[in-house]
Amino acid sequence: MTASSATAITSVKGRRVWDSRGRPTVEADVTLAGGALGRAIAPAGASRGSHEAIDLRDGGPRFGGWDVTEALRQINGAIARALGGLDAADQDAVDAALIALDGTPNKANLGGNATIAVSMAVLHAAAAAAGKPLWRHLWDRGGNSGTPVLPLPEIQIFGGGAHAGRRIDVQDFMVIATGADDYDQALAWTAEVYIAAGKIMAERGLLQGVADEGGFWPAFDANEDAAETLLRAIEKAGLKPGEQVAISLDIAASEFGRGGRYRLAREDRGMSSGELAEMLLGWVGRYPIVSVEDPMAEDDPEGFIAFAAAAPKHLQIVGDDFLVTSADRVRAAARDKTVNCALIKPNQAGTVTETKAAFDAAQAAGLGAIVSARSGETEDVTIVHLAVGWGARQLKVGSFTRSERMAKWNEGLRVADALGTAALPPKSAFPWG
Ligand code: 2PG
Ligand code: MG
Repeated sequence: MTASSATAITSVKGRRVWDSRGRPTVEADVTLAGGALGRAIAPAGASRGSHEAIDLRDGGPRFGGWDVTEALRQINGAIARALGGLDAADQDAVDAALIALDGTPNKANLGGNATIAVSMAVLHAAAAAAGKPLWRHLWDRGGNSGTPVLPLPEIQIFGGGAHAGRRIDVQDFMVIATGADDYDQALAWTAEVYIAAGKIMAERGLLQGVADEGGFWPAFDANEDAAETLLRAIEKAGLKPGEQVAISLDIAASEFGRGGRYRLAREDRGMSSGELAEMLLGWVGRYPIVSVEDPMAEDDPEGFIAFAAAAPKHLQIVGDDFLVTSADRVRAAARDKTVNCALIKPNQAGTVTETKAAFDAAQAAGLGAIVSARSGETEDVTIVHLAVGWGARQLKVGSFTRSERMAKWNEGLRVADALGTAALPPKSAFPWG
């Protein structure tokens, strides 16, 4: 059997599995002629950009409308037929076939959940056929030399917004261990902060359980109280705020803003995008905040431009719902100076190739790129391999609890062992460095 026929796709199979919110999701198995198997599971967002690839759900009464029988029907029918015989080692051709079969700009026919599970499974199968861990397969295929580094973790401590019954308006209060010497230390410091935050919350009677991504679901009365408490938690953990561990926010402003108007329900407060920018930049001045994601709603590019123009140079401004892992949107953002970093979520794009194109567009434009999980996750650890294999500098996975999150952080530790180093990117690689 020749090398190329060994990587011919012989079967594509979809099955229903369950995610961290107890909702159905799509798993794909791809088998190659040489016997290699690739498997991947689609994640699911809750705070979604309106231009993301469609997460195809059945609707109706079953499982709250979240069932995926139609997406699975596409995998086991049309997708399996279209991909049969294609070379799994040619990811571009496989993804082009998926895109052509779907025929819409947003995977509305096949479902972005169906296409991303299959696309990632094909990638896994190709790596398995090459006898390499996925990160190594990607690194080698990218024509890289030297040793990859681990991505700097961005880890949630408090969850709000759509992930916590909108108990607070801001979605993610996170930490970035900006002063960590390596990946191990970044995780260890974050663990200390998470524990310290839990103690403070318990003492203040503010604990209401955990939010969707494993962060504390807090009963704060004001959004800024979460930033203040996070600062206290870093100190209580014995770490130096801003020097060793900094704060990072995902405002997810599309969830509470439209047409340049915003409404903080928790504080019963309406505001213009200018006032929102002023409030957020006030926090940036008062707290050791190094990164702010989606400070404005997806339909408010002028708000982004004004925010970016007024922000201090050290601030990382991240586009998530605003850029939806689209290479075109990333290029437009670089041109318009709306953000200086793109969040990269495979299921927003719907195929590995389109995800990589958005990542490459960010790199080419001099923007940062953070590979990211979704709020609905599983044991699938593909994103860790994408981050390492593509040379992404940052990784966002949610909090530091629950196995759908820890599976990813722990996979990074295994990659570090295989590399023989847990080195992070140089501090000068970041806006705050
Ligand atoms: C985000 C993600 C993860 P979701 O907004 O960045 O925090 O949430 O997957 O719900 O879009
Ligand atoms: Mg986000």
